[in-house]
Amino acid sequence: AAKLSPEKLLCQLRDRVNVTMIQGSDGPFDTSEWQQYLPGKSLNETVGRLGRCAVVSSAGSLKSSHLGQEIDSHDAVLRFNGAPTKGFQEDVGQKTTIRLVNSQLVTVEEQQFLREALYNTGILIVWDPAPYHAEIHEWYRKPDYNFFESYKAYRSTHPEQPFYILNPKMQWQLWDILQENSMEHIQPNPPSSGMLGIVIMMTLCDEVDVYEFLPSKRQTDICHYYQKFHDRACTMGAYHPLLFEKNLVKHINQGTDEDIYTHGKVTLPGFRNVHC
Ligand code: NCC
Repeated sequence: AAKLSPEKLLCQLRDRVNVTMIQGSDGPFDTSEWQQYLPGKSLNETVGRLGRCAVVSSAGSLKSSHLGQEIDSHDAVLRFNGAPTKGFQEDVGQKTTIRLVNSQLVTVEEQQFLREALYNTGILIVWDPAPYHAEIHEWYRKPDYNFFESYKAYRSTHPEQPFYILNPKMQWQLWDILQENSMEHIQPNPPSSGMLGIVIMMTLCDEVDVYEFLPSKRQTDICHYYQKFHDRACTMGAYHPLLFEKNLVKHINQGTDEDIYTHGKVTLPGFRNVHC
C-alpha cells in the first residue's frame, strides 16, 4: 500500500528526482583531461524531444512474448546491460536508442564491454552505486566499481558514440521516494537499472511503455530472456529494492491490469505531461 495518490507520487518523482548526466562543469570532472572524454552535447540535445518510448526489462518472461514489433513501433527504446536483440528480435525487437549499463559490467566484464558489437548501437549511459546522498567528489574518490578508466578506453575507440555518466544524485533522490512510500524499512541500496531507466525515459518522452518489469502471465524463474540461468531474485530483488520499485510502478500505471497480465506492459506519462 503506497501512501500517496498516483497523481501526487508522479509529482514527487517529477520534482524531486533530478535526472542529469555528468558534465564538464561538474566537480572533479572540470579538468582538461576529462573535457576530452565527456560528450560535448547534453543528452537532451542528442535525443531531441521523444514521443512514445519503450523500456525493455531483461526478464526471462520476455521469452516467447512476440512483443518485438510492438516494442519497435516506439520512437525510442531503452535496454539494459548486456541484453541482446540479435537472435531475439521476435520477442524484444531490434531498435536500441539508449542502453543503460551498470559500472560492474563496464569494470568486471571490461573485455566484453570493449569488444562486443552489441554496445556500439545507440546512446550509452553508465551508472555506479554511490554512497547515500554523497557529493560527486566523495563518490569520485570511492566509486562502487572504478569504471572510469574503462569509460575512457571506450570513449577513445568510439568517439562518435554518445556515452554519458549518470549523475549519482539521482539514485538516492529516487530511493528516498521509494522508502517514503513503503510500509517497510528498505535496505539502503540503490534502485535497479530497470527503475533508473524508467525514470530517465519519463524525463525524455511524452509517454513510456515498460515491458516485463511487472511480470506477465509468462512470469518465470529464468533470470534473463537471453540466458538459461534460474534465480527468483532476478525478478524479486536481493541487492536492489526491486519489489518496492515494482509496487511503486504498479501504483502509477496508467494502463490496464489486462495489459500487465498479457503483455507485461505498464504505461507511464512523461514528466512533461504530469501537471501538479
Ligand atoms: O539483470 P539485469 O540487472 O541486467 O536486468 C536489467 C533490469 O531488468 C529488470 N529485471 C531483470 C530480470 C528479471 N527477471 N526481472 C526484472 O525485472 C530489473 O529492473 C533490472 O534492473 C542491474 O540492475 O543493473 C542488474 O544487473 C545485473 C548484472 O550486473 C548485469 O546484467 C551485467 O552482467 C545484476 N546481476 C548480477 O550482479 C549477478 C542484477 O542484480 C541487476
